[in-house]
Amino acid sequence: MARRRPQVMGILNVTPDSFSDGGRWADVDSAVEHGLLMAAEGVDWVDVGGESTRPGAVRPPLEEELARVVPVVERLTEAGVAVSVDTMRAEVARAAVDAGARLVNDVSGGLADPRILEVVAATETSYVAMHWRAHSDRMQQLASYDDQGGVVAAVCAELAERVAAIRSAGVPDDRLVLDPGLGFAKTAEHNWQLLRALDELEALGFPLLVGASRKSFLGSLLASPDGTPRSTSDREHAHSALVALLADRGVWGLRVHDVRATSDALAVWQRLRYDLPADSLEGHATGRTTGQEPSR
Ligand code: PMM
Repeated sequence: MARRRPQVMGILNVTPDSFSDGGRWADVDSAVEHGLLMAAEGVDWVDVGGESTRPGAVRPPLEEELARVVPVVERLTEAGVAVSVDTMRAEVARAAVDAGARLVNDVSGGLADPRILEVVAATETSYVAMHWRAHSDRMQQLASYDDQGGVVAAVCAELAERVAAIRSAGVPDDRLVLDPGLGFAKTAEHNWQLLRALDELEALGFPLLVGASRKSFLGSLLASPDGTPRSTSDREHAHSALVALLADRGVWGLRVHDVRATSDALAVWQRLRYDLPADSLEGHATGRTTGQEPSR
């Protein structure tokens, strides 16, 4: 087995309303500063997003999303940071790639705006296609998986349909990463079932990205005896355990809020698994973002 660590994708939500960091990096200067801090902490990609996808969120107008995302992508790219753009819109993907982004992270896998696939194909960027059923105002109504095989079979089948659409738009297989979409039209139980079934998702033939950081299934796991979920700011220890387990499982990437905590968990995993210090594995960030493509 190749000795490599997962790519760490640091979350930079330039939004007023994301579930755990909404409003914290809502202006260009503070967003850039936070992106640079994550780069210094060893992140491989900074994932810049201008639309909150929290359950119930209302979509920003296109112009608003462009104004949030593009200047931040531009300034981080100029500073040498590897940037991905978290968007469902073709226009935003195109503008972000023109500003220097090298990966398009589309939580809808091309369902929200199929023209995004043409942008990805034409610009030869890498592409993360996440499992998704509907926009945030409606997605939790669609969290039912009653057919045989339950959530795992349905997510695999629906992702396979996306792969077919992505291929026919001309995106080569070695640019594609799949993501089970934890929390998107999924209950906590669905998320755990998917995390237990990564083999089946991997059988689709693509590297996997997992975004579990601070999500509500960790809050409900750690709920107090009266049922109050653990707050978003206090889910990091549980997430670090998951980071080490997912690294051991060989996922391609982890989308995270706390880069330092993630790097620490990966250092423990590397030392134990390979008897190697933190800085010696392929993929290790050396204070500069590595931004490794899925094909590598
Ligand atoms: N989750 C969120 C946003 N973008 N992208 C991918 N590929 N996978 C995810 O799980 C994912 C995502 C929502 O979380 P946030 O509000 O913390 O960004």
